[in-house]
Amino acid sequence: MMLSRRALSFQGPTFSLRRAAAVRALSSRASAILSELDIPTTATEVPGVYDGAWKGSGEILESKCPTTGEVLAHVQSATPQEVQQTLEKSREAHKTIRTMPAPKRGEVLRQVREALAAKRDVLGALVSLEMGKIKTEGVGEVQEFVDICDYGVGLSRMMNGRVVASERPGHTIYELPNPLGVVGVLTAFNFPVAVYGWNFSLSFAAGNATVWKPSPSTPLCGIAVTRIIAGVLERNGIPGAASSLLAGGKDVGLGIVNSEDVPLVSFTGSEAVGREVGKAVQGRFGKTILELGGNNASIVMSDADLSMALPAIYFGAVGTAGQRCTTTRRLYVHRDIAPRVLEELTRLYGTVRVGDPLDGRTLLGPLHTAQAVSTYGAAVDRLRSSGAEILTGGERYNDGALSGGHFVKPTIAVPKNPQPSSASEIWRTETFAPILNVAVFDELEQAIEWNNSVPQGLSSSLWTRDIRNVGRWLGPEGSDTGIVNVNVGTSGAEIGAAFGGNKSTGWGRESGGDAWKQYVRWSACTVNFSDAAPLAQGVDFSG
Ligand code: UN1
Repeated sequence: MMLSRRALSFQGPTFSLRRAAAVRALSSRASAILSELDIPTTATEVPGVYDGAWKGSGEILESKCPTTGEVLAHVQSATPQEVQQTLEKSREAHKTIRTMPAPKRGEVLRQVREALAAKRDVLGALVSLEMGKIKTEGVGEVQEFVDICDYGVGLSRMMNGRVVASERPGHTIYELPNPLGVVGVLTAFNFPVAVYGWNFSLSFAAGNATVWKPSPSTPLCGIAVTRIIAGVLERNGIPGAASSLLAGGKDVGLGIVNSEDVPLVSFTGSEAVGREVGKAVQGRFGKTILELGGNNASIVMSDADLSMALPAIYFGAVGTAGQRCTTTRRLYVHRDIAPRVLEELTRLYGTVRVGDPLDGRTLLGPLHTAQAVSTYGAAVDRLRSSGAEILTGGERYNDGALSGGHFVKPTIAVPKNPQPSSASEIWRTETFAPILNVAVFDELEQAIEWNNSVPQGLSSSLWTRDIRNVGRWLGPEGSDTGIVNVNVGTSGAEIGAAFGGNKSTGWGRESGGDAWKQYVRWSACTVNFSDAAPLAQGVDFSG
């Protein structure tokens, strides 16, 4: 299994035991962003643990800018004792918020929304600086958090249970949601802000305390967001541990995953790590929300409007430098239009502006780590050695200005064998980089079969103007992914619908839809208002 960004989120290869030099000398580019977000720029080490107070006496994490290689900060992670203390504080915080009326919690979320929106631009810049995605996408990610706060505010007035008709006279059955307690959220580097937002807003509206372990390579995003939320909690007299932060690597993750005090663990990461998280949490009868691998296909029919399809495929495959779990990794094109699609797509790839993600003109930033560049290289080597045709890309950018960062060329490849089952590694593996594999098909059924023949099941998209194709695509013989689009690319989902995938993607659902129902414990409550106590099903136990 290749090391993707998802594994990084848990295992933390960026760990460094080295102590920082006495004073941090930051570029003005970095220090302007950090100081606007109240992250200390002169201290040698930045505390990465928050449970109402800032601390961290564990190993030191290094936050590194993927564009320049500059070390942005040394962050103090949590020791095992600090993990346990934080979980204890979170349990206490839960006791305060569980009895608040839900709409009052909604009011706090509204204030979090306002505080985040006020910092949208600079927080988006921090995402670009630390993760490497381009500014418009960094800001878009903060917008996603703002949107889900709005959603949580509304939800706080409609997390409704049900009244069920009882078969017994004078009886009523209520299905009631109550808070769970402490919710653990383990996020990945590629969405270092929004994915915590999806979880926190629902979890808080439902009355839980939330404990966040961000990716060890994006701790500053975790610190900046937590500072903003902490300010709002403090103004409202709510304990800070209602939204705790535990910067750290694998041990910190395991501390949360194995804790009996965390009834729900929401994990975004690799299939390999997700399998272990799933087993560990299931082993103690906890609940999980898993968001694992994506290996998403776009299918282009011969009647598709290519003026819409091509830019969407270009964004889906090249946007975020191929580091979304919803990135388009497979393209199935109908034979009649294949030459034109490939020619125009290759031309579009040739126009991509690569560079500093903080520069408003840039469309392609770096990969997040050097390890990701090796993963990209290995995937390209495998394509070449198996006889694939590389239409464009296939190598890193080595020119002067880009040499300090992890820049790779977006790649379009036509593998020799279009069948996902026979050329299994190429088609069935998620490579977290901008590589698009293409195959040509004749019938929609064949393309749907290919779409469904990989282990992952996150997102897919069909381009057509024929309503009959849409019916097949959305129906029982259609796409088996959790997100199934028509004339919309595979990435860029809105927050209103449930987000998540089937099969090895983990079956988890976050954000909108019915996702909130996982953040509560449900009780079926039968209440007898009568003067008799009859048994259900007419059972007579009077002897
Ligand atoms: C992810 O890549 O982990 O649909 C999340 C999208 C975004 C979220 C992606 N709204 O592409």
